[in-house]
Amino acid sequence: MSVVFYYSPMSSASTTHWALEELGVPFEKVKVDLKAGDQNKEAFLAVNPNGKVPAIVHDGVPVFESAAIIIHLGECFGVEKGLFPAAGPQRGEALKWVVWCNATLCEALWRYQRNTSDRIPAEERNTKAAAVAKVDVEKQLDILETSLKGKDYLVANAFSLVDAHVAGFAGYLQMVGFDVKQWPSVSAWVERCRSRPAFARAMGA
Ligand SMILES: N[C@@H](CCC(=O)N[C@@H](CS)C(=O)NCC(=O)O)C(=O)O
Repeated sequence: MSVVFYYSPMSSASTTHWALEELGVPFEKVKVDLKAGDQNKEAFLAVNPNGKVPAIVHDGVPVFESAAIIIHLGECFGVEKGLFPAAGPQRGEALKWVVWCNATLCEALWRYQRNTSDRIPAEERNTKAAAVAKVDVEKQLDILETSLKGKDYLVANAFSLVDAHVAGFAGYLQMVGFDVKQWPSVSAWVERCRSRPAFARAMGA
């Protein structure tokens, strides 16, 4: 079995890295230097034609999109380790949160960033669109807050790769200017998840 992991530090690849560390499966790391433009070179485009990290190659088969990767790793290696639910209603719950994270929470988050970040040319940014995106992100955090109230983890109240994935992105919100402390259950859960040794190993990359 071989897993090659393409990453860049402090990026969407961090949740994949965290999951790989939780699973304890052997993997080879390949750093993609985004500043140097490695993501647009032929070698990496053959792995992910979108030119984005994360990506993995599992036994010769490329898989890109962080949500797909987490689900794939969970199905292949997580079930037997108690880190991903077996097929059944709780698997549905796991998929719900992973897809919600990327398709809904991150969609609003990227929209917010596109309209606020200094790295985007000023003429491509729109103040009103940023305000709308901010409200959309906050609405999703309200949903997460309600779902986590009185619970330690998202699925079956046991830590799973789903928590690593969603907490990875929720923690990132702080970096782009959202005060996650305003959502106390979310904030406590992010800290709980980040206190795991696998998170520290992934961040030390
Ligand atoms: N939808 C993708 C988004 C991945 C993504 O946006 N990756 C960024 C790093 S956070 C990237 O590789 N950017 C390089 C570029 O756009 O040139 C996923 O979830 O995997």
